[in-house]
Amino acid sequence: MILLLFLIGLALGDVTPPDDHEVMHHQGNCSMFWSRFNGRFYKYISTRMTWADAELHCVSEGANLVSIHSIDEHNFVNSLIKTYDPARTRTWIGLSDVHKEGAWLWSDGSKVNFVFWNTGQPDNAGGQEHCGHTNHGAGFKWNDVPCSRTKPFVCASRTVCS
Ligand SMILES: [Ca+2]
Ligand SMILES: [Ca+2]
Repeated sequence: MILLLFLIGLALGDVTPPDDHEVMHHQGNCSMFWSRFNGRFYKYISTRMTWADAELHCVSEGANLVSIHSIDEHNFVNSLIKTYDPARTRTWIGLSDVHKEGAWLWSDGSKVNFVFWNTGQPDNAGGQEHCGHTNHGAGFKWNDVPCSRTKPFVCASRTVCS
């Protein structure tokens, strides 16, 4: 009898697969926190962290610090930050030359095919600046600073909501 009920349960489960419902629910929640742009998902995190802790936080959410590949994407990221932070505080992006001075790499492994440094940057001031942030200067462009500074940040992922 117990086995029969179990089999009926399995049969009912086939009629209304619980997984589909779960996926829909997940996507609904996801879009509340992640903004979509050109097939990727972006999330602003206001908690100030070092660059490495920011990257680790993004990884814990299935993402990386944001990589930026066009002026349109830069403008999207800056406007996302402005939405949550009207003061437009300096905010980490996923760019660093911590492994080799002057060899800038995105933490998500994508190719550096666009940069938007502020005039005179990156300057590696004091020989200590190996991590990149946006919202620098009047043009809200990019600058390099010590990675141990704490800043809010933006995560991005191609897959987190798909
Ligand atoms: Ca550097
Ligand atoms: Ca600098």
